[in-house]
Amino acid sequence: MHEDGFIGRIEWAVAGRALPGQHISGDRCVVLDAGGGAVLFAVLDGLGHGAAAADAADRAAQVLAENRSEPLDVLMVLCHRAMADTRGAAVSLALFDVKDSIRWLGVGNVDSRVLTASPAGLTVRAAVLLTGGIVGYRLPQNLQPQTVQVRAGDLLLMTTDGIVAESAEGIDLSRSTAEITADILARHAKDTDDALVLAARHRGGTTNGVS
Ligand SMILES: [Mn+2]
Repeated sequence: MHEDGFIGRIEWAVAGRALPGQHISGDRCVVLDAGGGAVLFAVLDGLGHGAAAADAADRAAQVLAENRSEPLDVLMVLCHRAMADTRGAAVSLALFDVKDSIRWLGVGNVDSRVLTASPAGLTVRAAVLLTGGIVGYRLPQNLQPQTVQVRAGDLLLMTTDGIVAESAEGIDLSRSTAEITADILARHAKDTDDALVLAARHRGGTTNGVS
């Protein structure tokens, strides 16, 4: 599964596939125009894999679409309630503000990080602080979204645990997010799980000048 697009000046792409031999992936992503130049990204990994995992992730995806302008901690609680009679999921939410920041919140094992170009090469600017738990089954008491500053061109990367923990090495920021996600999926997906990777970045102004 490959999808990509633009919302305003934010370029995004996702690549994913089911566990080899299976038809249905329990990994999902949600890309929503949150209004005011912001885009809400969510990556969900239904517990286990297959149809039951997909059912859990689908419930969360629907509730996010219906409540996209709510704060991230509220969205996490809504996902929790919507998945109460499912096996649950790991959920990472990232609200990409077109101006200069990403606000994010994660429960369970979906990794989110921001990569930036530096004189030393591509480095990790920030990684989401993941809280243990299973959304739909056991939600942590303290849900505290964090905000990271980003610059035009910085890459938001969100991966389920079916992707081998990715270092910044090997990612070429000059390529499109569609190429970057396809490449990560091809090179770093595990044979033992569903796998999904989402990438997004703010492409800056039309001239890449002062903004
Ligand atoms: Mn998984």
